[in-house]
Amino acid sequence: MTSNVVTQRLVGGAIAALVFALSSPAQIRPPKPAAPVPTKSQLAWQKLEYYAFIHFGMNTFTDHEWGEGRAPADEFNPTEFDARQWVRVVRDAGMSGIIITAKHHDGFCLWPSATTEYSVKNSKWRGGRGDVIKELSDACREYGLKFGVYISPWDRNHPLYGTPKYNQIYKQQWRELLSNYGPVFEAWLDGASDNKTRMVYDFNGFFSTIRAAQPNAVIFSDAGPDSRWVGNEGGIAGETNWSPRNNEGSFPGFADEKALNTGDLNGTSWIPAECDVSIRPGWFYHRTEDTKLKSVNELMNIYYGSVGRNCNLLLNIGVDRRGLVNENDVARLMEFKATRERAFSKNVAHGKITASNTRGGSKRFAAANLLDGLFDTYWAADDGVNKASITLDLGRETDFDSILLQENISLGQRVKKFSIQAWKDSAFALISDHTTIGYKRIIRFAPTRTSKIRIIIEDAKASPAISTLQLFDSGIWTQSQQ
Ligand code: FUL
Repeated sequence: MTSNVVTQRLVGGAIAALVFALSSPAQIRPPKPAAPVPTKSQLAWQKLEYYAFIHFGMNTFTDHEWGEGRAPADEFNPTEFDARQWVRVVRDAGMSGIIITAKHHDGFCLWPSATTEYSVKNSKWRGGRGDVIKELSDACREYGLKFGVYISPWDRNHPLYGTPKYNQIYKQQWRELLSNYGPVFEAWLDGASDNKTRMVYDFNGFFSTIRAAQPNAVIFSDAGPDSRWVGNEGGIAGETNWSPRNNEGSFPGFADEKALNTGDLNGTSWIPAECDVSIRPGWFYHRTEDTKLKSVNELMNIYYGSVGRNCNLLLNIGVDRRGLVNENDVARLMEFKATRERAFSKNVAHGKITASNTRGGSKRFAAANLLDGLFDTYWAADDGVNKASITLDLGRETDFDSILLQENISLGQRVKKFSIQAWKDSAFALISDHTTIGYKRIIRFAPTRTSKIRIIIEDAKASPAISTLQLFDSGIWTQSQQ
């Protein structure tokens, strides 16, 4: 072969490679993340969506919400304690895990802590040899549920509370819980106090203690660092809800409730919100509240207001004095689950889907990805294209009353403003307009019959990257109007 032929072949090969590179979908780069973005643990946590809070402790036996830490330890005495029953109920209710009040404000520990005498070890229960945390964490593992713990910083029993030494006690309590009971998915720090005792908390020390013991646990408090309080105990996030948050100067117990409810458009830290709310008026079990459980309708409104607004839902159950999830709560949880299943059982989003712009014209980022039921595949627009529309031609008149959208948040939360339109009398007409999407957004509207639906992304922080579009005929709109 002459050197000329070799050169020609090399050039030819290079051109072919270039043409291939330009036309091959694999070569079109994904959008750059728009900071901040979730950590691996935060992303896994977000996918848990709905899990249980369990309030159980001395208050269960004294009928209090905020015990003062004076009730004798032996008043804690559940007669039929069965952590596996709790876990079965939670699992059957469609929840993904449990966070237990290992220590509430009264200071009573549900595990035999070395830091205090005020615990199960001095109770009558199991002759002082019981350990609620052990039985519950074992049961969660057995049934494949996530296990999390709440320890109140405020401690109305511990003699050192109010002194700097208490910070060491509190850290030790976290070390005990995070070292002896297997993986913990969430560490929950409460912000309440009576403002009477001046206690200077070492919050940064608490967070680093938790991080060192369980690096994958998501740390929750009013101020993060990994997940934030939503600013109310009603379970409802803002219609606008950013996971990014400007967190400087915030710490547990000093909450800007309005800002927590909506997050910050230009927030520099990824701190998604969690909605904590109780199925009953109180957090702990009170027999007088057996008839006061939230209705399924109220729970559905909470679901749409939390999971449907880019939040995780932490629904509380107060385990009763027997040490069981009460029959009233079991029944309501199952009704709630059945209603959710009905609402989301039939996704009618099928047909021909197109976008006004597709990243690099590539199949890898095509609008069809919105319909494939997978979070990791997504439709994306070209860089700099922050306004775009997606049109779904359903092929025939179709009934629905709600839409579910998901952004691919591993690239950051991007959409600032969007609207939903339906084809009506040979033109698109507005159904409703909104602001953020985030990990999951579910919007209800009046029952609609149409053959085409269009989502217009009107503004975004960076070119949109959207994973999911589903449509449901839930029947919930009508129900919530009754
Ligand atoms: C609050 C506490 O004071 C309540 O008793 C309850 O534990 C709730 C989840 O957090 O701050």
